[in-house]
Amino acid sequence: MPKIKQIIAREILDSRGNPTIETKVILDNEITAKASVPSGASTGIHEAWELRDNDRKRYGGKGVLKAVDNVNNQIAKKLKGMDVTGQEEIDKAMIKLDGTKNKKKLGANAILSVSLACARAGALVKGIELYEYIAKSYKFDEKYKMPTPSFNIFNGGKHADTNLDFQEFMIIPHPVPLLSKERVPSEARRVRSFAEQVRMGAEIFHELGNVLKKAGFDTDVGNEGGYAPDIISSIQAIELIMAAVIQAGYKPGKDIGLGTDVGSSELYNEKTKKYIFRLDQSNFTSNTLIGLYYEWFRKYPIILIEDGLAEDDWEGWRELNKELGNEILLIGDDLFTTNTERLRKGLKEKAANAILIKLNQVGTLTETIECVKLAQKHNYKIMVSHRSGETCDDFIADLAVAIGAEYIKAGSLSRGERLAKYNRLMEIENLVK
Ligand code: 2PG
Ligand code: MG
Repeated sequence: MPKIKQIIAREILDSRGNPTIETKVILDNEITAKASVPSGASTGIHEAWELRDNDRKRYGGKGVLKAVDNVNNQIAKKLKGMDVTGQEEIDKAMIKLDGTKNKKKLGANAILSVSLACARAGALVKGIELYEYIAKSYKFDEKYKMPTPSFNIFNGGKHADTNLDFQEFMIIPHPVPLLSKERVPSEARRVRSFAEQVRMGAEIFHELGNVLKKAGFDTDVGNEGGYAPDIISSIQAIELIMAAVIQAGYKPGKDIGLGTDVGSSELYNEKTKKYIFRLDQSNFTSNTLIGLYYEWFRKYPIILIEDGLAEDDWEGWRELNKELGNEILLIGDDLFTTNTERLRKGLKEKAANAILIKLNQVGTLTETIECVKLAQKHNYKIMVSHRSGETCDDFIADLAVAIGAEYIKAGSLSRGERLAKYNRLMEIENLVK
């Protein structure tokens, strides 16, 4: 098997114009492969360490030259001569070399860029697609199915310069998951192709632009390509989306479900134990916030809520899951941070029924897969996710198909770094047909 000959990293810019890392792996048979890593804005405190230079003279301290250097020297030296198709060994070697619990020494960004570039090189060596390579390497079922996309068409929170506290409002075609029969008529259960779902999303996205323009709102987009106008209340975002869905010729609840990533860790006041929604001029306890979600669930075709409660509000999560866990997806993002230890706690606490999977929250492909497998073993639904700061790297598209994820969220239907993922998924759909 071809061996790793050289590893070269460099500093590039992500979709927000901030530095990130791109790594190229060169094999002794001259095969090369590259990968770059994304970066979050609403990062959970339990995430693996993103190493930045903190040199105020460069990129406001956000440079990643140390991470680059760690790849080019320490990691490259360690991995040189290793079989590139031994992904688990490669990841384990880097974990060991780092030696810290959260990859603080070498940087999860440095380690992940190598991990993903090696996986790509491995697929090239075997002459198969990346999703096949991941599925084979980690023994997933090779009956590939496409994930359902969740399009973030309304950006708020830390992802946009708007007054909306909710971080994301998403539209989800083909709303099938946990919903009771009354909420999803049987005709909605017909399987739509991924490409069809992308088309629906794009049509609604454009229609939302028309709805906003007509109502005198701004139509510039936020970090993830969704609209980001200042509005009057959180509910107004839902109403505007509903209007766009209908105007695009679709039936809310039948053709399209709604979802939100509340990003509530950012809204939580640790001292007062209150969630503060400035736009709505409201403070909530966990319980009253759960009450609000329940009210919305009765009123609107909401099928998923991500990070409805803060990352360490375990009691709140347990209540929320009791209240709504049989009806909709309750997705833990900051809560779990793609971390098996956190997920184990969540399982014990019966805190949620779904998990967001982000490679850079944990820092290697192998640990990501371990978390996915644990979640799947306990019948959690999986949503693979991008970050708010992205590159055009489309690794997560292949990952979602390889692991049989039910969902993927990669942003809205605008901005190249978001569409790179959806476009790759449409390509994969043709390959797996
Ligand atoms: C999230 C992500 C992606 P960020 O919270 O789910 O939408 O945002 O990358 O800023 O953490
Ligand atoms: Mg989130």
